[in-house]
Amino acid sequence: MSLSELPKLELHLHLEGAAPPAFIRGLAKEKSVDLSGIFREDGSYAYRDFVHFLSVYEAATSVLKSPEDYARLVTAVLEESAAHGVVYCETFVSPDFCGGSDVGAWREYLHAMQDAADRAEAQHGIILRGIVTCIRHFGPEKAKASARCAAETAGDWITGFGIAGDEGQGKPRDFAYSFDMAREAGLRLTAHAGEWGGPQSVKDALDDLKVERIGHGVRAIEDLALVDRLAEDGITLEVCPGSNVTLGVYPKWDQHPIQKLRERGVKVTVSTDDPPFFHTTMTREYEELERAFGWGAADFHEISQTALAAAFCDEDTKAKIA
Ligand code: ES4
Ligand code: ZN
Repeated sequence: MSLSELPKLELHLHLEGAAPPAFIRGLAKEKSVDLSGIFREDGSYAYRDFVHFLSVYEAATSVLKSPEDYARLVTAVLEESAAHGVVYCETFVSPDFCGGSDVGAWREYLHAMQDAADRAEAQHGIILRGIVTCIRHFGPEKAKASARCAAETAGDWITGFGIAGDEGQGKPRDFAYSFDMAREAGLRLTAHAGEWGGPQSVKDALDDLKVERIGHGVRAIEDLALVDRLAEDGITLEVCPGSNVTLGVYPKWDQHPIQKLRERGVKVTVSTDDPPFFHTTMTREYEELERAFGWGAADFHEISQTALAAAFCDEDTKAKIA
């Protein structure tokens, strides 16, 4: 079986960040919005560094206006994921981009996304779940509004709560109230940390937000006592190696710590983060892992089992996943 056909689970995918550039260009044209500044001549997204990436991301997202636009986005993203063998996917969705934190509007976006996900499941067999995410650089007040939306809609499809955005701004504890609200609503928790911040950012996410998964978390490797804590506590890392290499967190695939973390007993999974922005796909992640670390069928199987165990869905859903 080729690497593209191998069944895969993806736990860390930003929905708008997965939008194919041609899809965003098409919407911009329909709505007469000039987005030429965010594209290179070859049609890919243009950005200089992570903080600039976040602003290009927000500009691209600005053409996604209605619930119907989001339904079309889900359809486009799941078609692409299914073509790379993804059978189960968790995507970050944000009320900040979908109705501006108004619960009634949020529900409409959510229903449109769920309908599109149901259609994709019927057509391609791919299962999608949503993790409501607050955006760190939008601040704690917006995060509370997002947590309220998440708590109101917690259920079969919205199964988690998380935080993304600029790790350079604020501290995890500023968001503890929102995470407490989400936990009390029965949502599972994850937080971006240890991508731009060092080991302390991972400790803060664990101590202050009490998450069971960490988005990235790779810079924990700089503190072996923390690596041992992650292993002992069974914390799962949503590792996105291609994203890290493209953004310069590590200069080359061979220097990425995913294998070292795994060898020291940390539960690692593999995801793409924002695939067209980082010129990657799940197939490419697997190809590079094969090339850089000699991973083969047994390694990919183990990664999938780790992702299945850490997935934010119920046991009946897990039983359906190949
Ligand atoms: C992110 Cl706010 C946001 N969007 C997309 N990708 C991200 N990575 C970290 N924060
Ligand atoms: Zn991310």
